[in-house]
Amino acid sequence: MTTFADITGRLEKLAIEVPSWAYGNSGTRFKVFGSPGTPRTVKEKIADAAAVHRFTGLAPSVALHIPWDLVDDYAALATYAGDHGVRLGTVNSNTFQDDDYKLGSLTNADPAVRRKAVQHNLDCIEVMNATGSRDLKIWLADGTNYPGQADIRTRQDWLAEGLAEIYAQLSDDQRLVLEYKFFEPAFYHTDVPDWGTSYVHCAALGDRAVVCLDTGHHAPGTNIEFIVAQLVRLGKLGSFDFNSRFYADDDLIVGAADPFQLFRIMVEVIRGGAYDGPTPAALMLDQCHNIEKKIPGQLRSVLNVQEMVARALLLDVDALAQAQQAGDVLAANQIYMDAFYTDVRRDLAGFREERGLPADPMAAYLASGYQEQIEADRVGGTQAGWN
Ligand code: PSV
Ligand code: MN
Ligand code: MN
Repeated sequence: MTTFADITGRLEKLAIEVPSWAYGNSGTRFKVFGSPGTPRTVKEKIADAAAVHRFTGLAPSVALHIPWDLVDDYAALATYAGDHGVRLGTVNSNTFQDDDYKLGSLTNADPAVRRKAVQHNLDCIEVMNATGSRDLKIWLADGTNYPGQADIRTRQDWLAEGLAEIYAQLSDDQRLVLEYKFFEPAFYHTDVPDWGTSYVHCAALGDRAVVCLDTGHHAPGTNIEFIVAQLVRLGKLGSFDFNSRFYADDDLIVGAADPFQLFRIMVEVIRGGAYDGPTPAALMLDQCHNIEKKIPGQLRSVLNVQEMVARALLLDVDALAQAQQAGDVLAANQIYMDAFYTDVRRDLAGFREERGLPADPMAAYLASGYQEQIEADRVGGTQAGWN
């Protein structure tokens, strides 16, 4: 049997990247609600992300989104982040907000628009070079709304060409991470709709092209842990965008809709060596907090991930393998469920205290005065952009 004491060394390795856009105001197409204390600058977003790390020890890096996080000097921004105890992580390119991209970006029939989209990604690589970031994450809103609207096959060729040009500009220690999404904003077809399409492009590009799995980007009922197992097996699971969804791409707090799914996903990540093996998958959040306060929303999110990672690490893999080998269906399932049902909350509180962190980071944050301070100091926050 595996006990909590057995897993603390592995639990210490947990690092979750938070998105800069989680700290800005966001909403739906119906309404973006403003919230007091919302960051007005990129630096303020980073300061808030640093607060999440300070209270949890779980979030040492912040992802940027370009051009939402436009600054003149990215090296200086990296220094600022370092001074606040975090570093700049994944750079997310954005080719979905200009009018030019109405009919697609890397897959647009107009070569000038495709060039512009490639160039934007090359500019993002320049940002990465200045920040020391490893990953360029590409999510495309490209797709069509009507059968016959575009040549869906040729668009794959244009996509491959554009990605190859971007990939060629990466340094040896940088990666291209290609995210898929089964629909939205396009409703008939999407150019990178599923893990298979992302995998096909990444495989053609080379070793440093890997798939990003956003947990919100699947049809209801999809067995996401199977996709995880397959991508890890193929050495192509580059990163996660964690969030929860009930219907569409809601970007709700990870672990809120289905903690058991998060547990199952983490079991496969750990099983495949993508948690603390030689090539771990990057664990990122991709969330917005439309109605709840941003920093507590992020605190809850990273703590939810920590809780499910702990439970997944507790899985008695030897006993499970024996039961599986013996074909003992119910014993195998019970071993699996025992890990999931283990209440680790007290152990985690002790684990934090032993490391100089608050036992209850949510309560400690609320008592800290940080929220009141930013609400008093900041007036007129920026909009994060939708996601
Ligand atoms: C849109 O669905 C999206 O949420 C993608 O998941 C990206 O990762 C994110 O926006 C930021 O571009
Ligand atoms: Mn995402
Ligand atoms: Mn999304």
